[in-house]
Amino acid sequence: MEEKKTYYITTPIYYPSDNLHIGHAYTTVAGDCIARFKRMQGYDVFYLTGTDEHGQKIERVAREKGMQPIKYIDKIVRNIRELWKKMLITNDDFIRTTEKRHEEVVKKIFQKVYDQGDIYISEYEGWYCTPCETFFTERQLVDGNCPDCRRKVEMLKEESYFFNMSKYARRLLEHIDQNPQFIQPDSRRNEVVNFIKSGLEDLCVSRTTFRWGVPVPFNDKHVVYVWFDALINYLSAIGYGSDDVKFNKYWPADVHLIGKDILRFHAIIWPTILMAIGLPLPKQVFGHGWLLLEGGKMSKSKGNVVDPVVLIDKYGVDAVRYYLVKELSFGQDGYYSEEMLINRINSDLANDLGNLISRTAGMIIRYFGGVLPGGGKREQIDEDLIGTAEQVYQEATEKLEKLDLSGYLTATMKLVSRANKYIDENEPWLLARDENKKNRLASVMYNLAESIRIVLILLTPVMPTLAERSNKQIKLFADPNRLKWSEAGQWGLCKPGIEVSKGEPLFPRIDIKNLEEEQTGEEKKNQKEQVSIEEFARIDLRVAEVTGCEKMEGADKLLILRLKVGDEERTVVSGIARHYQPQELIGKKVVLVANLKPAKLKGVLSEGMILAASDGRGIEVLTIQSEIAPGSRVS
Ligand code: ME8
Repeated sequence: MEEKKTYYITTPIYYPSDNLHIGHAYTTVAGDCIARFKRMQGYDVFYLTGTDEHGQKIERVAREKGMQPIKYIDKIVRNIRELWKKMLITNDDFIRTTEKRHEEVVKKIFQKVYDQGDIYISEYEGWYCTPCETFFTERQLVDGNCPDCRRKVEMLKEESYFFNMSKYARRLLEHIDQNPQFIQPDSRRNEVVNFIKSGLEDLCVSRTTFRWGVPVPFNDKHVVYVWFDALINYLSAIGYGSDDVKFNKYWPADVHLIGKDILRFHAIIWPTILMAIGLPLPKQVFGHGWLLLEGGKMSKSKGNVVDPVVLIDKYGVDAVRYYLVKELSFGQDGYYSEEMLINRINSDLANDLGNLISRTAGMIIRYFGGVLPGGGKREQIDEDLIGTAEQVYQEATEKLEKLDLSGYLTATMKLVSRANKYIDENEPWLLARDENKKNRLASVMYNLAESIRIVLILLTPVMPTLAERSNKQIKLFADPNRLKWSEAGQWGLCKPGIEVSKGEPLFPRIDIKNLEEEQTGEEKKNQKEQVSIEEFARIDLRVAEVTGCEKMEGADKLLILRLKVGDEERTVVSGIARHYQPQELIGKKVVLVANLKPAKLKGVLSEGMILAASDGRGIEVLTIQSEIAPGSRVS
């Protein structure tokens, strides 16, 4: 049996210093899209992601929280794994640099490079940027600050090991010159070449001023520099030194997908380490642009990070993935705003794609009793549609091969527009009035279903649940989870007789007004008008004991609570089901707004409201810890 072609793709391993934002999610979704595409093409894909857990930055953050680094990281890593699950990321492994399988490889490689004389001990004196975990020389600083993030740098003077990187500079330049695919997009290559030409210095690869790292195997006063440690994940995860079969199967990597911020580490430091240990270089390092906010970069300190979990809960995973992939044009930066996200969903997904599917389904139900008819004689207009489908397939494939993801979506959406236009040109509603045109009407329906089948296959890498959801309306696929890419390149695979039924809209239109209201509501919340003490006293706040609690059926946000307030029993419906399990609340004493007008929520009468604090991400119900009796007043 012929062996399957392999494809090894990686994301950067993220710092678990905090929860990830949609910028990080971009890289992982883009990588997932490529991995899924390659699997659909029949490749044996290995898609790797993970976390970069050592270094001073992580140690400091954990210390600030008063926690052991590993305790702190474990929690964040759990959230990261959850996030990838939620975003339907199909990574084949998740490597953590604190795992033994990784640390052993780092030690082995450090020792090997040392033994062959490419690592030597000396003294380091220079500037260090902790957030970037990078050393700089005096001349590299910009106004005395880090040239990358512009934050303050620290002067370090310590005994250190150095990696003889300069020795490999010429070979690296030759490699870049002879392999134009090595650094992509093209525009990024010059930046790297100029940097190398301006003179590579040897790299400081150990530190002695903190302990949170892999100890240097022959001198445990030192820990290995976090980038030297981190880059090696691409080898350790596929069994370097422990599983030769697996390692030889996947190495060299086909692509390291990264953000442009870490290009130099991947296009200079990493290849020179690989040269030193005698391994072939990855075939490609692809540096994509940044996802920016109107005010610039997303950062925790600016307080402007966007949490992907919130967006997925609001708009669905397919739509968020589509938006991210579409937004960053090939190698360029892109902008994020919730308004742009909504506009994109409404125009591309609700209007164009969703409508195409629901209109077609509606007509097959109306004109053919919900059974897809067969196609008939082709007219010029049909040839035209088929021609577009073929072209779109070619173009989408080429763009994906080049990792031009937004280009791939633009190409694919051309077929959606063409098919919508095909409906208008053929005016099926007029054909339906004339019994003699029944065959033509049948052809039109068949051609539409075929176009949809092709579009759905092409969109599966980016919107993995789409084919399955759309199958509920037009059952185009026997198994929507096993689609083959090449089937989008063939016209006529769809079998007449397929069942069609009315379904939920795939992408409901989002009312932008809701967002505006939410935002002005948010502003109002921050600057509420003042109230007098008398006005405040009109609100009757009481301690209430939770005596029972259950999830409301058919409403994933709501819990039904039974409360004891003095001698009285109350039922309250509360929108906290995503944050609390019912049993967590039973027995707790909470604060009830007792004189709130009762209101029916999903058919259940809610007699009041319980107080909870929220920062937009988490929610905490206010509780009373002491013996104060249920029914007592809160003021
Ligand atoms: O650099 N837009 O980890 P990191 C697009 N641990 N992509 C963004 C982004 C944005 N606004 N913000 C982050 C590290 N990214 C190292 C990597 S690899 C051996 C070690 C993406 O948590 C982008 O791909 O700072 C960037 O390179 C990556 O997240 C860095 O994540």
